[in-house]
Amino acid sequence: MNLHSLLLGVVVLLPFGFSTLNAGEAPRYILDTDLASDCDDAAAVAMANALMDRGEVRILAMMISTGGSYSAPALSAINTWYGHGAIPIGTLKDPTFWSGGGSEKPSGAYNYESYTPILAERFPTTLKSGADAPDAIDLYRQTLAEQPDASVVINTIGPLINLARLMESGPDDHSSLNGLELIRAKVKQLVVTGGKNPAGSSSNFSKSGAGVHTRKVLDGWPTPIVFVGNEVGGPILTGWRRNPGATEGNPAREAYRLFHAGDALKERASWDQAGILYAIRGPGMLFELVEGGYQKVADDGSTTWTSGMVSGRHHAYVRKRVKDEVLKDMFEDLMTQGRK
Ligand SMILES: [Ca+2]
Repeated sequence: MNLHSLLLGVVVLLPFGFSTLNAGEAPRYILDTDLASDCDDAAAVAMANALMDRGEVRILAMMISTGGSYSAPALSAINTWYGHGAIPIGTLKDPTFWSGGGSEKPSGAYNYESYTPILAERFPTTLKSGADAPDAIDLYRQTLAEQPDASVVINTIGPLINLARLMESGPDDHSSLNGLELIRAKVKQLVVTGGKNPAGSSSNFSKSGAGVHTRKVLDGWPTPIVFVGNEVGGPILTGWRRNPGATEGNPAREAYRLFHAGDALKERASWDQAGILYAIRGPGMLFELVEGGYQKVADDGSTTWTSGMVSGRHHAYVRKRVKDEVLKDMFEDLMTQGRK
């Protein structure tokens, strides 16, 4: 339970159903990550595991939204280090989307394998390859079908390709509902990390073929969406200086070292940590929601916050209420909390 909910003790429903608090019950949560193209995903996954250890979240599943075969086992390596190797992992089954690169060339915007092959090879995992993981769409449908109605928070910290495909999915053995019906029935809220507010773009929304998926989801997703734009976590540089004893051997910390060509303590922007914190804890005293408009999406995936309402679109975006130093402390404390 976060500070805000302690103060209020109730679920706060903002206009259009932006459910921000969970009144004593940890949110049922699915994380959708492009773990591979940057190292902030690794820290974000570490934070989600730490919040699970604190009893603040029920992680139902995690999904990979990139095409490389190393991302699923790298994700498993982090979860396994925390003792959470049983978290189901699904992956995008499109080897052409956001894949390629190599660990010999550590960082770079178009390197999708800068650290994942080494995490997959050197750490204990429950998966050896993305080929061993189910299709993310199948795992989404199975997981959602098993949950109570209007109970699930989905949080993307990468491109929206899995969600676009989920929207297009048809009935199957898991549910007689099609994708849109299943989402409408089971998802309470989608928290999207990406874009820039009030106008602009980001890798998640626009890079390398992502725009078509951004447009489909932002124009057609049937539940409230909260946007955590790049302006929230981008200016906050975080790293692994704190609690060195607790982070030794953490594959997420190793991801930073590999991404930064051997410098384990080099800091990186915290786009994805911001998304995780909002999705799991809600606004608390840290954030507020800007409402009364919607994201107008261009073909390239860039967005413009536009006043007024469009039927079927329930959008809001996050604005910070505290100094970046406060968020840096919270991100790093959770990233470096260590395992139970
Ligand atoms: Ca990411």
